[in-house]
Amino acid sequence: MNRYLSAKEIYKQRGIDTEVALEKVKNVAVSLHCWQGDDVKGFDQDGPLTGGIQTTGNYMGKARTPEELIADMEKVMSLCPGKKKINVHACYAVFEKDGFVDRDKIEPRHFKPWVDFAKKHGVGLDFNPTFFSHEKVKDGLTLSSPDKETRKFWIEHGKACIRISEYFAKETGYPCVMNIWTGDGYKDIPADRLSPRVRYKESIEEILSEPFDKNLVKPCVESKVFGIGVESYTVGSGEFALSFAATHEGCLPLMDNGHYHPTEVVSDKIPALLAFFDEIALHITRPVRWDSDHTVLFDDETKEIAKEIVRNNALDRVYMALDYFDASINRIASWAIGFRSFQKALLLALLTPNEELKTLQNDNKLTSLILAQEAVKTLPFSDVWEEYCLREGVPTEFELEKAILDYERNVLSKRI
Ligand code: RNT
Ligand code: ZN
Repeated sequence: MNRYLSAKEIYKQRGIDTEVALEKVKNVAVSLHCWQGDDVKGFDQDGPLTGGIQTTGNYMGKARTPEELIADMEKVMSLCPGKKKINVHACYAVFEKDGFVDRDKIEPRHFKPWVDFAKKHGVGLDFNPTFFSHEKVKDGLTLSSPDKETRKFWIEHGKACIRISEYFAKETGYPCVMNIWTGDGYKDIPADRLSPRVRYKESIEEILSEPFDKNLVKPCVESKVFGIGVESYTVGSGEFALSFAATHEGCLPLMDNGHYHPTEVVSDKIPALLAFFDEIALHITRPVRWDSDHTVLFDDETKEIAKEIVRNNALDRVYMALDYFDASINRIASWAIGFRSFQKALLLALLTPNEELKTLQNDNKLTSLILAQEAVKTLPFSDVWEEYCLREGVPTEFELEKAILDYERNVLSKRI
């Protein structure tokens, strides 16, 4: 018997309709980050990556131009099932010859290639102002800098990004999530923890004073516990970002699961925030001991994050985006493994008898609950996943390596 049909029968006995799960999972948009393809370098500057983040590794074949980066993303999209969005950082502006402008002056037209790319695939775009890797980051600070000129430059950048985000939404027909993250902070014990946060708050307020349609642009504030070189204090801490979003209409909190203390989990924070916010946003990554941005895997916390979104019927309330950068392995592989892992997590969550499990909890049948939760783990998920890949016309698990190595041989290895 066909393995999918057999799995379908087994799930049916558990009260789960695999067809419903397959129909749902393919329509959940997950944002694919452009910055995995070139180690967060961008096209607007030639300096090092700053802001307390770091790519490690020097695998061959990184994208050097907009054409190469878009070609690589296209390859990744062809390897992954499901609906995509494309996540662009402001440093990926594309300038015509001699057409360079600084970040406070960028305009929608500098992102037209990204719009063309999105339209070609019928997908939406998300956007991020880039508050790092730039000479105007003064003493490690941007929006919270004590220097007025510095703050002004970065506020203008943020406003320009709102205009670009609105342009993205209008062009693609999908709302654009615009995420504000800065690496502002101090390596060692600060003498004043409040003033930088007050300046940060006022700067973000100024950015958001730029007029925009709240249905089209979804501004977010992303928190962080610490970064490399900013170990003692980050201005945009968890409490800061959450309080800002809670007190500013139309602003969403964004949680990156690499940005908390190692025993804290974002899966538990999702339902806490859903109790208060209509919409929230996520950066999905894999911290290993710290915010190391390892390739996302089909691991326990990734599964748990997807479960919290699915079982709380929040697929349309949570904006999901990948955010990691691994330069130590084939970058296309890293990208595809991460996207596919989150697709697996979503499908698995949709194939879980969530209502039945909730009832066991409510009835305090906790022995039955733990037994059922363990039993669910050995249902024939892989057969449904393979079916999903086949229906979406993408490689199945054991076909993936060949597709990646072919691209490495034919395209990446020629980039020398
Ligand atoms: C950094 C944040 C931030 C960046 C991207 C490139 O720790 O997670 O989201 O990774 O903006
Ligand atoms: Zn992030």
